[in-house]
Amino acid sequence: MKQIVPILFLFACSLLGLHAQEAGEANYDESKIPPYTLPALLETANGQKVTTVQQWEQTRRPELLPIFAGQVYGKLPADKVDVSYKKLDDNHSALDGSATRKQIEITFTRNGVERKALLLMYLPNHIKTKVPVFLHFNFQGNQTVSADPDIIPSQYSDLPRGNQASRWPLEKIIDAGYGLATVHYFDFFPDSKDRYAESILALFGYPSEGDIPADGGQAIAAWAWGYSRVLDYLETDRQVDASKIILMGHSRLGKTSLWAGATDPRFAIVISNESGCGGAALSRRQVGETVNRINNVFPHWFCKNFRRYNKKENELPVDQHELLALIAPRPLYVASAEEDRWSDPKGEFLSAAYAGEVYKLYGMKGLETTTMPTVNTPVVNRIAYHNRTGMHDVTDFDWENYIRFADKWLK
Ligand code: GTR
Repeated sequence: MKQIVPILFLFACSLLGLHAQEAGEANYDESKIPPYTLPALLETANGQKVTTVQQWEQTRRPELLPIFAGQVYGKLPADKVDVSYKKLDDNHSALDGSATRKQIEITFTRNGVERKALLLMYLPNHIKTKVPVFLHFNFQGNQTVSADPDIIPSQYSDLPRGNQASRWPLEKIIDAGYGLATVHYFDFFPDSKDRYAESILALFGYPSEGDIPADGGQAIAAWAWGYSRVLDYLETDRQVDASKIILMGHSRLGKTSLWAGATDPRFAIVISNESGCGGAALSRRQVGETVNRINNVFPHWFCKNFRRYNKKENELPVDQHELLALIAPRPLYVASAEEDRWSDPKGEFLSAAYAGEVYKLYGMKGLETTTMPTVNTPVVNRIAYHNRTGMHDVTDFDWENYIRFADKWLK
C-alpha cells in the first residue's frame, strides 16, 4: 500500500497533465507572490523618461534588445551561412483541390557542415494574388499535421501521419485565404540537452554545450533563427506575400515566436499561444513555472547567463512585458488557457497589458485594461489577448481568433 499511494498520486498528476515537480513546488496562490517591482519600460538606463516614438526607437529599444540577447535568449554569430532551396513537391490538387502543397528542402552549409530543414506549405487555390501566410513550426514532424499521405516525413520523427491534426485546422486556414508554412522544430535543434551536434549551432562551430559562450544562443535562439530563415525562403516565393507573414508559436515555440518577432521586424504579426515562463509571462510573479525550474529542466533552451537569475528574478535587468514591447508597433496576440496554470495566464495577460505603454506612444491601443477579461472573451486591439477554457493546447478557438485578428490588420 505504501508504494501504491505515490504511484496513484503520480498517475493522477499525469492524468491532470501536471508534472510531479509542478504539483509539489509551484505557487499558484496570488497572495504568496513575493513583492516585486517591474523594470520601468519607458525609462532609459540613465533615468530619462521616454515619451516619444523617436526616443523609444533610438534609445530605449536599442537598450532593451541586447539585454534580452545577452541575458535571456542568447546571441548567434552573424556569420554568413550558405543556403539553397530544392523544391521536392508542388501539387495543385492538395486538400481535395482547395490548396497547393509545396515541400521545400532548405540546406544550410557553413565550413563544411551541412544541416537540412524540410518546409511544408499549403496555399489557397481560390486566391489568385500573393497570399498572407501563417508560419507555425510543428512539434512532432510535418507528417503529423495532416493525414495527407503525400507529406514527406520529417527527418527526426517517425510519428504517424495526422498525429497532431487537431492542432492544424488546414481547411479553416485555407478557406479564410491564408497559407500555412510549417517545419518540424527539431530540424533546427532536436529538443534535447544532448543533441547540440545535430542542431544548426554546429554550423557555427558549437557542436556541444561546452563550446557555447555564456551569452550564446542555444535551442530557442536556434529555433528563432529557423523562423527567420524560413521567412527568407518565403520572400522568394512568388505566391506568398512576404510582407504579411503571421508568426505563431505554441508553448516553447511561443517563447520562440516572441523572440523571433522581437529580433526580426519583417514578421508582420506575432502570436504567442500559451508561451508561459520565458515567453509572455512575467518572470517576477513566479507563478507556475519559474526561471529556476525552466533552466534546470531545459538547460539547452536559454543562454547560460539566464541561469544567474535562478531564484533571483528580482535581479533580472528586464521582464517579459519589455520583450512584448519590442514587437511594437506590429500587431501582437497573446493567448492563455484557463487550465494551463503552469504558464501563468494572469502573468501573460499583465505583461501584454503593460507592453501597451509602447503601443500608446505610436497612437495605438494596447489592451487598455489591467483587469483580466472573462474566459473565452478576447480583447482585440493592436494588442489582443484571450484566456480560453481548457488545457495547454492549440485549439480551433485559438485559430479562429488568430484568423480574425489577421483579417483585422492585414486585409
Ligand atoms: C513544459 C515547459 C513549458 C512549455 C511546455 C511546452 O514542459 O515547462 O515551459 O514550454 O513544456 O513547450 O509544451
